[in-house]
Amino acid sequence: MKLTNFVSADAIRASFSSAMSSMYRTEVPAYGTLLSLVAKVNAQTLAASPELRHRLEQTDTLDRISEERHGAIRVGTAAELSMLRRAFAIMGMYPVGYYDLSEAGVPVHSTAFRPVSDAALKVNPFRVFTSLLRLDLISDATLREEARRTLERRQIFSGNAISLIEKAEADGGLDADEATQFVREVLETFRWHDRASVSGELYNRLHDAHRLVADVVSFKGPHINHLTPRTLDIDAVQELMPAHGISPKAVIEGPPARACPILLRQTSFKALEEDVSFHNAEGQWESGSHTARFGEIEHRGIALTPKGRALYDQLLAKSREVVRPAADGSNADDYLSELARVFEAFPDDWNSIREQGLGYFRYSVAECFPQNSLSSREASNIAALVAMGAVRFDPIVYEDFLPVSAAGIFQSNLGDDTKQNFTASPSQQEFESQLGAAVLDEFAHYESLERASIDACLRHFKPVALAS
Ligand code: OOG
Ligand code: NI
Repeated sequence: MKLTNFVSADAIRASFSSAMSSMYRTEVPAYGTLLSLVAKVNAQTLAASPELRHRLEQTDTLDRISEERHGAIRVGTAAELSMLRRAFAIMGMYPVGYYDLSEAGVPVHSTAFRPVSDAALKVNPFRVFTSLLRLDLISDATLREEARRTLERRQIFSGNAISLIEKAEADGGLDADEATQFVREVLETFRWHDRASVSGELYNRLHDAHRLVADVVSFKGPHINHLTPRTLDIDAVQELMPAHGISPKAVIEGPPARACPILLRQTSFKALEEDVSFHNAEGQWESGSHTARFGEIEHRGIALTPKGRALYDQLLAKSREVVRPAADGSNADDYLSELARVFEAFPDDWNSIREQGLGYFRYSVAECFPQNSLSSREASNIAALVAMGAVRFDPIVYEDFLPVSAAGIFQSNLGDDTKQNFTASPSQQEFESQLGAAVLDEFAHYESLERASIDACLRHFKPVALAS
């Protein structure tokens, strides 16, 4: 019998994420600058707060705290999307969530490929926000057809990448050599190509339809458009960016700064204008430019229940009715103070968030609690166990994305004057059929994590509950 030594999906993902990081740092030096700034601010934040350091030592891998958490790409066809799904599955990344961005003026819909279990997230949290262009939202039929044909002609995966994907699926894994080749080959799909695959004339027409359409259709592949490390102090990094020669977007997306962080806050430096070339009718290369690639940072808080999320959405919409953040930053202070004011309505202590059913928590048995002080009724009731101090609760971190924030990130990196309106047209079923799989429902997932932690606590106290 042949003994196979498969490399774990988590290890393949970790090596892919690190290969992607070094490729992107070489391709976009400003991203390297952002990474150093993040590492510096994270180190300062930890030095200033021994309590935070201690907490992170318990729950995270401190020496990898400044590593990438996510990246993003945009693809053009269903075939590209479904092959990506197969490639990501080999790295233990599965589609979670459906995001309709058309509502926010961006002609794509998206999912995030990510590790799902706690153990996998801990080994390496890397995820890829992946968007599929909605050609149906381009109104000019001739242009739509040209875009479709251009996309149809390209092959974004190398022959070797496809063979390795097929081999991994057939065998159930990859050995060390194959895994190394797989990472190298799949990385090629994400590489930047400064020679466009369309003429300057077609590029301009695609660009006039929407800058994102030009970005997806005009190149050989879906270049990685940003990577995102985690910061322990997003406000500090936003503030320090200009002094390091990088220009931040106008405002941090998401909720305001709070004592109990919720969901996700993120910001980016604005996409750089880069030299590219287009071929002309005579078959010569002409120089031009394209703006797409940037660097982002994120700070995550607790995952909210549908009730908590509805409150978040409502408060965000309310603050934006009063002040809509302008792309040039001219009303950033007004927006931020309005946001902070409106969000006072969202409870800012963990127990209220829990008692009001706004967030998901992980329950665990408190150390050193004298079990014999519990009655059998208390021992079988999670609320009573919490009230007695026999069970503790910690927020479950939100590992997904936010459509309004994502739209803000897209917009500020597509050039600031390009607010366009599309009719909101969520189309999850169509997306899933293009993907070739259903996406995981994020709320159901967080709820099952919370439920499992409660069940484990109740099992622990079952002997007490059954006694007497
Ligand atoms: C993706 C933008 C969304 C995020 O962090 O919300 C995103 C893109 O620009 O392709 O990455
Ligand atoms: Ni992002």
